Amino acid sequence: MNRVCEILGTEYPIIQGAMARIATAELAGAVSNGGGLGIIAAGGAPVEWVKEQIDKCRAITDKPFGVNIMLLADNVDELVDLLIEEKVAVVTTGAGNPGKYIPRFKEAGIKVIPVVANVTLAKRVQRAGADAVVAEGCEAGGHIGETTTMAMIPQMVDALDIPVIAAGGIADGRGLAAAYMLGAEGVQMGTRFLVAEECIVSQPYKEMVLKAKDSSTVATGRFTGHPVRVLKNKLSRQMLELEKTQDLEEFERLGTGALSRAVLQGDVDHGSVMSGQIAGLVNKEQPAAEIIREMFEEAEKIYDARAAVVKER
Ligand code: TUI
Repeated sequence: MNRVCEILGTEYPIIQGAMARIATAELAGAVSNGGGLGIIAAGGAPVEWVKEQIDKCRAITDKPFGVNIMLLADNVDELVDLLIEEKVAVVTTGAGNPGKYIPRFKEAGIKVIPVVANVTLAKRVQRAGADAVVAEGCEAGGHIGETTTMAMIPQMVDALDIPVIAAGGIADGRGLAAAYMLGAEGVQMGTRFLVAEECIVSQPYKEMVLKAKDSSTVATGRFTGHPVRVLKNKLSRQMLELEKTQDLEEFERLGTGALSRAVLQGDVDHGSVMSGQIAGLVNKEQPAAEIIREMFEEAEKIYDARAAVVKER
């Protein structure tokens, strides 16, 4: 139990990463039932779909869960209205500055935890009233910033008063313990939850994560201003080729529908298989609750072992 558990209303200070099209009520409900905070990723989905997912998640769990708003989506204002009306426990945001929405969430008693990739934005959202931040290093999957988790977390912790939740490159008890050592008070994890039994992503997508090694991911689209980390495949090679000509139109054409191709249709050659660099460590499909329990048990063992070494000296 710590500040993050208090904010989230959870047993463990762990948030499931919002993965567009992947993080549905099934996964979010399972994570919340396992003592973490499940997140429904609104992504670019219609408001009606998000409402259905909230209802579905409430049927799966009576524990708190959250919804993520991807700030590049064109229906953000409508989504904000929905989340306030539904009084979801927690809102996380990605791919932008949620500052102007924070006061309305606070008034509705909703906790706001922006996912940020640099200290400048983190300070801004703290000033705007955020309850905590998820500081996401560029080891993460999906849309990323420039700084690694290792370098970012202690700088965030020094710059902020609100709790810092570490993300990017964390998939087991060692990563969790390391995040604590850097001053984080919780973690957000996406890649390991991709292969949770309750995760609805296509089986070929899961297999690709399970088979990945340390060097299997690449960041595409740096020239667009929105770099995205994915597992290497035919599509990522085509996209990297386009970096040479910087053909934005062709890049966008390639990207259209690419996530659904991988997530729903299981086309992991021509689809966008977003994943973090830690995929090489993820080798087993398991229930979400088991993943959470295992991670915290492992982290505790590490603390005990280290404490014993210190005492012997
Ligand atoms: O947002 C994420 N991860 C995401 S969003 C996403 S959907 C998407 N697909 C293609 C292109 C763009 C988005 C898939 N994964 N993580 C949090 C995050 N936020 N990472 C990076 C940022 C970020 C980057 C620049 C936030 C703000 C920003 O600039 C705004 C500012 O004011 O600094």
